[in-house]
Amino acid sequence: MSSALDVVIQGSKVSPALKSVAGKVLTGERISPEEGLLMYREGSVAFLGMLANHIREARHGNRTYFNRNFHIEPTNVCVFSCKFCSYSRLYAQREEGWELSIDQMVDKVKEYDGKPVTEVHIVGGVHPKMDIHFFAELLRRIRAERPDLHLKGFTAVELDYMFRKAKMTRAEGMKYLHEAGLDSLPGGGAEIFAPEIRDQISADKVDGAGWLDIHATAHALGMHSNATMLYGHIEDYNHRIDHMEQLRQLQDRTGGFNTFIPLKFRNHDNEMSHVPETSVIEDLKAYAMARIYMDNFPHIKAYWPMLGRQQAQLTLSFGVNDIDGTIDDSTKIYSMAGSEEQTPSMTTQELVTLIRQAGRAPIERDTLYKEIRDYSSVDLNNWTEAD
Ligand code: V47
Ligand code: SF4
Repeated sequence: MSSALDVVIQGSKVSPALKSVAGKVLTGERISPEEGLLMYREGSVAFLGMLANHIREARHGNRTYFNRNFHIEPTNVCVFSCKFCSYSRLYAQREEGWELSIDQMVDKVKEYDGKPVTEVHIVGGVHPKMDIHFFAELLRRIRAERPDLHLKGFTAVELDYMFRKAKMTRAEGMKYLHEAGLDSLPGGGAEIFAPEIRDQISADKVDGAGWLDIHATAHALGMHSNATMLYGHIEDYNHRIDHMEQLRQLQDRTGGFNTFIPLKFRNHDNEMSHVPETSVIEDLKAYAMARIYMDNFPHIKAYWPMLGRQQAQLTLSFGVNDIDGTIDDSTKIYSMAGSEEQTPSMTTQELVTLIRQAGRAPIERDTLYKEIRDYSSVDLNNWTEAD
């Protein structure tokens, strides 16, 4: 056990049970769901933060990852009706919606010609007319345009709908898209797996078992993926631990997840606007618990467009070692849900400065966490975005 921290823990005014679980965390021993729940219930933000930061620094030191990416959102029309979603428009209300053609999306990719972006993240609503062949064609066209870009796309929710509509098994559908150019999956659509919560907030889309199976299918093909958890609405700590436990078990089997991303529920302009948002203290506890519990996930990410820049900085002392990327797009999912970030786009300089201000070392990575550049001592005054 790390001695200085152990002295602090032994001297702190917490229960012997909490001290004992903290001791396990410090020696790198896995904690059980019951122990996770105890930590969530009894641990203060400072106590959990201290442990999470210890794990983060033992694994990554000061290194904090970001990438240069952009988003494409093919449509916000969605056949589903998640109550927390401020973004989707029903097919019948398309006047408020958008639907991009393949040419329009390829034009978007062309805007990045010659720019050193490494990833495009494709995510949107579930449109009844955009089927698996439409998206396979989109992937092939982007691949032909920019063979160097990593194509990360489609939540398990979008994939489940595409596969069912095409009457393909999950394995057939995934292979088809992988061969068309899909490299990895983002982590969206996971929400909370427990049926008693999922049925209340997003009853009509793929269930927790289906979400996990789709990610397992991708992992079996050698593809990587991320996982999210939508927290801070009607769930309780039990549901969060159950959610993280199911992800941890799948990761034990496949090793295919890169990053775990807790997503803070935002309550603007959706059917759950009456549910208050969590405090910054609860947010920091959620990140710290993610780092403590998800011992087999290499990275914990704070998605800055949703949290806001300053709170994203704060999470870097509570277990987080990744803050996504430049994003650079009209990404609407969070601005429509009430996030402070109405224009989710940061230059590389801004991201690097944000990480440096938090006392961390900014490292540009690719999607699979290969390090591209250490910006710790780059002189930003003599640097341009093309470097
Ligand atoms: O699944 C929707 C969430 C997710 C709201 O893998 C909301 O790198 C909060 O998963 N309040 C999609 N959250 C976004 C996503 C994502 C984003 C960035 C990076 C990655 C990655 C994944 O957004 C949805 C849902 O959980 N969401 N509405 C809301 N009102
Ligand atoms: Fe559709 Fe996704 Fe919004 Fe649910 S969260 S309504 S699946 S766009």
